[in-house]
Amino acid sequence: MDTNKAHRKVQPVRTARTPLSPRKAVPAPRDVLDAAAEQFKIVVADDSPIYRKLVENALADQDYCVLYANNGRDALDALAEHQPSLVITDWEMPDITGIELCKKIRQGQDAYTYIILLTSNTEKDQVIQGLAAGADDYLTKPFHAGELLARVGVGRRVSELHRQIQAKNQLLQELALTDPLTGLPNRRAIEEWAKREMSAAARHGFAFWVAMADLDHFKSINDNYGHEAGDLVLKRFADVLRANTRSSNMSARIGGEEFVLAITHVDRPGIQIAIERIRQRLEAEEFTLAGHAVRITASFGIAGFQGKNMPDLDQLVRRADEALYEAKHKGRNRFEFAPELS
Ligand code: GH3
Ligand code: MG
Ligand code: MG
Ligand code: MG
Repeated sequence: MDTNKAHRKVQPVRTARTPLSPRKAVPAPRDVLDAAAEQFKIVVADDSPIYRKLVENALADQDYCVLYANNGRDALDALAEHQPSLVITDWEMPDITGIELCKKIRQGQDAYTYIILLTSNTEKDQVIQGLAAGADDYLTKPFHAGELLARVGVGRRVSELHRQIQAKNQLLQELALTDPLTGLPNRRAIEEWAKREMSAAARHGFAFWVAMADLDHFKSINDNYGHEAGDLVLKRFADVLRANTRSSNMSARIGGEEFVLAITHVDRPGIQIAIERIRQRLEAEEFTLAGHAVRITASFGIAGFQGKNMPDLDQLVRRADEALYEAKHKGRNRFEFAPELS
């Protein structure tokens, strides 16, 4: 065996509940690590083979996926690759100290990594220095196996709470940007996105378009077939928009039966084709509402800009709205462009 290589690499070690040998000194295959994705991942960084072994023994028989690093650099590599929930690190290592490792972990991380410093440094001011550098807990060598296990258990509780909070925050953020009826981005989402995209359009010189869409005679759908039928129509129109929105564009429901499409990187004939396709798709949809076959159409108003003179988003939307009014006035089920700005 190439021992040299095995020593340089981080060594994933499976724990006793798995059919794999926990002693294997070669990296586990990719799929093994994937299978362990739901497991609690721990990176142990220590240049002493004896202490690595002692930690391994302490964590044996637990349902943890433990990866061993012989130095600080390998620990950083393992962190980047595996995003462990917990790190147990030695203080003195030949390349990066445990303190430096703590500081690096605390710089710009997404998920919280719980850090236990495991060191022969017993002085109180060193304990303070370790905690100040970002460690969550501090344990001195020689350690008690049961105590290490208990402290890892504390780390697991804290780390799981962090992950739950993070997942909930992400969900809240998504909900705040999503229209609950259709699942499309809402007004706030498209405003945020469009403002960023407009700046990029002005900087790089690509075209930026806003199309306002409004369902035709929608009030009569509600009046004739009920509000639920109206909601179903809104959802189906949202499906049409979604199916015709590329990754560089965005469609949003900004209120009642009004939708905004923000479309980039196409010229005037291009936007015309894109909007005409959506208009035709909706017109071709067959709705059965309260047992009646019903056709629904929409009208569109389009405004855009290209070049360094970036308008306000509000201004662009207002112009698109005026063009929409024009489309309604000219008989509906059609699109109109706002007059070009001179
Ligand atoms: P026009 O062709 O001129 O746009 O006529 P319209 O009837 O579509 O226009 P109007 O603005 O008078 O009506 C919009 C209707 O949209 C009124 C309201 O009842 C309905 N609406 C707004 N939000 C919702 C919703 O969330 N669900 C349902 N079912 N209807 C909604
Ligand atoms: Mg050491
Ligand atoms: Mg309307
Ligand atoms: Mg309408």
